[in-house]
Amino acid sequence: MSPDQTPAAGQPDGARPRVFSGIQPSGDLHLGTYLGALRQWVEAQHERDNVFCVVDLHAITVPEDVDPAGLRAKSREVAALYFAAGIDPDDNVVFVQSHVREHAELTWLLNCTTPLGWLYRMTQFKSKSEGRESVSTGLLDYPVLQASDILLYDTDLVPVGEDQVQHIELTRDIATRFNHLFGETFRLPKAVVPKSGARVMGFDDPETKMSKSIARERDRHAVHLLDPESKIKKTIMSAVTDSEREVRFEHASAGVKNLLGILNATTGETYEQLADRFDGKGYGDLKKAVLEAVLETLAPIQARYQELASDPAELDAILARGADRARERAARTLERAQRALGVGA
Ligand code: ATP
Ligand code: LTN
Repeated sequence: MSPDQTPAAGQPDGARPRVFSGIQPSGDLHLGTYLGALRQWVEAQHERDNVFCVVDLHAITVPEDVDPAGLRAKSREVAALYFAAGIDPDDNVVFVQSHVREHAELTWLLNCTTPLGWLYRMTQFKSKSEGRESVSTGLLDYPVLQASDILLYDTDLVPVGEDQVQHIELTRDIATRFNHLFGETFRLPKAVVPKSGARVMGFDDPETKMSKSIARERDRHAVHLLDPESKIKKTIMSAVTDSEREVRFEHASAGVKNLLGILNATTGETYEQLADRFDGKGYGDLKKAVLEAVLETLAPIQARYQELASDPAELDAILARGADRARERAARTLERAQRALGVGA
């Protein structure tokens, strides 16, 4: 069934598509988070009706890694980075997930209609549980909470990096099954992945997706949005390439492809233009160009972040307003789901 056949799809013609997306406050945001997610939120913000969330409940699924005092500060930092990257707080709903109880409440309802086998198949669960002696129920249930996030806002589009597409497809399956069992309740969302920067790889290991959790252990893995210039320089100039001397475009190694992909995503230059620019040049030149493009991308974000960080009361006020607006919309959808199941006051 297509999204606009559900009864929840009551959007008048010409209304802006509804968007939901989120980032976990589980570490420092990096270039991958920016190019894969944040930047596409900013670029399309005025054409869409957006809800952007700091998904702190998703950041507690590995209890060994939770630092309670630090988590609250991290949630604020991530929200400030949304605004520093260019999200307009007047035109978008921005809030912290745990401030709107409806997310946890809908998760329970969806837990009861989601087959366990669907969750065991998720590649993120497989990779995050690998090698651990024991994992929390929350780690397995993580995608059901994510489905609740999305479905609560009658979302049409979910702008994410490539690694999240499987979770958005699962969200559609969860919604379809609920609608089938208890009547049309949820609108079906679609993932939107950017044309460039959808999968930025680690600088120290270009076979692996740049990730917050890996970056916690490996200093040269990622460029973080708030890193100082000297650290960014060290990371990019020591990026893994291959043993050739000149930039190879035919059969380029994973490391070179990653650097070219970052240049393409940050400067907008096509691969043909890049081939001309680096014809006969060495990897040092390629890395310098990446460094320059990344510094140029991050400088305005870092400057705006410093301004926002100097007024935490204002940031808290914006997030409280965001939570109020989100709650109003989420409560309506939750009630619809409760009614369908025969629960709720
Ligand atoms: P963790 O490493 O802790 O699992 P993560 O970095 O994979 O975290 P989030 O920070 O919550 O996960 O991801 C936020 C958004 O950024 C998602 O839309 C995700 O797809 C996108 N994203 C994360 N890493 C990358 C990457 N390396 N390349 C492109 N997009 C990414
Ligand atoms: N699982 C996502 C974060 C996330 C999310 C969402 C993304 C939680 N809820 C809803 C889009 C929509 C991740 O990137 N690790």
